[in-house]
Amino acid sequence: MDLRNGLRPLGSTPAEFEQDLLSNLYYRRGTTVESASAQDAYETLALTVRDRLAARRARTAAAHYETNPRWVYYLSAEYLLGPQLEQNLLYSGTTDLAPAALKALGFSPEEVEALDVEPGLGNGGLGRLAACLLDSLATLDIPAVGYGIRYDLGIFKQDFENGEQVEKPDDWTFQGDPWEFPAPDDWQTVGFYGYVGPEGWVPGEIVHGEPSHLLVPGYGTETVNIVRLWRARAAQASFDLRRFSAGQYAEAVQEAVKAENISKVLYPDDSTEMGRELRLKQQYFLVSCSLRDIIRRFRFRNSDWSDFPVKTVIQLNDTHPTLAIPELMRLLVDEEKLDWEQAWSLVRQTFAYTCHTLLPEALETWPVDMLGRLLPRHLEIIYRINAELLDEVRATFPDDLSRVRNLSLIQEEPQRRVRMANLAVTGTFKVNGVAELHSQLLTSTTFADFAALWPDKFTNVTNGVTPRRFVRLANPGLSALITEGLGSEDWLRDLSLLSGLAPLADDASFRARWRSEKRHAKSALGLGDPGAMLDVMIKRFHEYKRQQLKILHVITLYQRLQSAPGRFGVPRTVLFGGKAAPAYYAAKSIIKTINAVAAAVAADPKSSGLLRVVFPANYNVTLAEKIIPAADLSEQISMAGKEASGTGNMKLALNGALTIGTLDGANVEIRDRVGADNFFLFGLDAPAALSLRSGDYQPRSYYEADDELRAALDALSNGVFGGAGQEVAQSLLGRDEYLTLADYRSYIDKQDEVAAVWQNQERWTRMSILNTAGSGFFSSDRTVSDYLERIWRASPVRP
Ligand code: TH1
Repeated sequence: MDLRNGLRPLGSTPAEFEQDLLSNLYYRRGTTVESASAQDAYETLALTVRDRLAARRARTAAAHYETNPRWVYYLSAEYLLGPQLEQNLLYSGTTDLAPAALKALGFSPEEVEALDVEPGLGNGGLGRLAACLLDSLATLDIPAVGYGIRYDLGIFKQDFENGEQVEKPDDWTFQGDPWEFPAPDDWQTVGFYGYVGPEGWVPGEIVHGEPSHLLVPGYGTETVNIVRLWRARAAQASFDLRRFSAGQYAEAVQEAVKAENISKVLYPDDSTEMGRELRLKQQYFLVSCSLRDIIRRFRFRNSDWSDFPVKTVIQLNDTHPTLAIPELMRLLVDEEKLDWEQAWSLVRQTFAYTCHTLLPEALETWPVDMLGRLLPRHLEIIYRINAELLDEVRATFPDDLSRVRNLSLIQEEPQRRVRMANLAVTGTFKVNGVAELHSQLLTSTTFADFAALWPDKFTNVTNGVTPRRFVRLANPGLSALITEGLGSEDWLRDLSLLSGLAPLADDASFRARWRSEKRHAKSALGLGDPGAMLDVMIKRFHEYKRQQLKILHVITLYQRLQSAPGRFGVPRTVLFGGKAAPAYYAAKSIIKTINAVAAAVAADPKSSGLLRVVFPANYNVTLAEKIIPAADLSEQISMAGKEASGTGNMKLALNGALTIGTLDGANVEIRDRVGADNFFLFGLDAPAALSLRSGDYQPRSYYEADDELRAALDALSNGVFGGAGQEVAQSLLGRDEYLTLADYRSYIDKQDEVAAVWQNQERWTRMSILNTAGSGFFSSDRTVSDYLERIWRASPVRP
């Protein structure tokens, strides 16, 4: 079906593309080639490319309407979408047309493409996973919508001053956003505060949610889905007209400004809780707007509430959108007048919950007082859900007070708080962890009592990453070689085909070309000698991830250069990338220490050609796409039992980096698939770490027993790398919460083995190819297939 209503189709020849570009420059941007700036050219190119996806979007929407399918709705407070231009060029088949047309019109394609700003609407892995899942949902033709918040300010921009992280606001739409479709007519109303009277909840504050959407095209298919982002706008009523006419203009708009603060800024905390009321408001704002939108869409083709869970599954990305559970209860009971039992049954058939962590400090709880003030009716609903839950617990486990205490939605001590994870488990039909080990630990520790109550509720869906962005776009050279090796491009839609590369690991000429692609990617990064091993640790800064262990290794290498050059090993460039939460003091000390070590290493002529430490500021998706193809060694060295999954580990292995890692998160599955011989394993496993941690752990005993460890820590303690280094040493010699010293020797010895293998480049390359060949499982297409089979049960609809 052609839905263009007689409109001419957009052309696919260079001349036609150039004409469209010119026409958009003239009519939509309002300028001419003669006077256009690079920004004009960029915005115009974006519109021209976006237009090419519009017909596919129209056909997708029509097919969805026609079919009245089951929908997957993904609710997430974060989306880390990455730059849009390169992706939309690839997905619209204009990768070659666009630069040619720009050149023909006298613009520099490089200059124009550099103006594409990535929407940094997420912190790290959780937000990037959401973006990968949307990509795969579209690629698999699943009717799906992602819902999120359109923060005015994304994740802060990181800069270094005297080696210290400083944060700058990320005003990502300063120049506008050409990829966005505003839909102000689809606004929703959200209430806050107020009281519950005989007539129900009477909110004391009203805010509007205004949506816009971005296109989410599938790769190699017609489907174009959307991600819908809400922005807070003052309701008309919040302009104080009396003051306005009294000339108190600023006072009159104050309320409006307050309302719009809700979507002002992304909270920059990854895997730690930030218990601020504005954050809770953001969460309810997302949930309330999205549920009303979902219901509106349900009503296009359905009228019977009992069909709601048949046509709808709503995935909660961690606990951040968990208020959707009491909110849907409120809508069904208070507004739709369903009885409680029927509403509760519908709710529990509709929602599913993904848990992304094991860290106790990342499990969200909200003070009962705060929640009750902001959302009085929701607190009542939560209390009733809790009463019924605890009845069930007492019926299943009579006289078991400790279970009642653990399972309750309300924590009593030291302060009454609502446990969002318990609410999420109670109000959903499936709960999944994000890697095998993580899901096992969830049911044996965090959610053990829930797993005893509802064993069938728990499942695993191992994370994945999109090979389109993280192989094809990030690494075009290697992608072309893979396509040649496999004889087709089909691997981009079926990543398990990568296993076909394994035999080529034994082919010396293929190995030479593989190595040469790695070197090209390294040269493109511009870090000097592409013959040096590029050793990368790119991820958020968190003590459990143990950047401090990596820096101890660097210090040891540096000290060997001084006193035992024979033990040094091979030339290395060590690259760090990542941000620390602005209020996370210990993580910021580690950043400062790395920069001080980097400076000391750079200043010492003995390091020349052997050791280099680089730490580019502001690690983000754009930078990741440059670093990952160049990496030789991937550092995945968290304390076992702490990293839920990791996804950078997958991106690096897919691009032929070898992993040095602990048995944590998805590392376990990566090692299983690429083969133990092709993975550098070290350190305590999760049970050993747990037992050491819960016993009488003495970090000092490791310090005393190991000369190299002592020398490295002494250098830190003595201030060789500044005051921040002293703080890092103090924390390691004090509590060493994450067992860094316990794993040091095993890590160093394994790094020496890494260096020995590097000296045999043929062997290294063989292992590198086998890493790529073994990593096909880690496609987010496979992840989505698992979600479909185990949780979502939705079917493709092809436009
Ligand atoms: C991360 C996990 O730390 C990581 O292991 C996992 O691969 C990723 O999620 C995707 O599943 C998390 N990010 C956050 C962010 C917040 C709260 C909890 C987590 S867990 C804000």
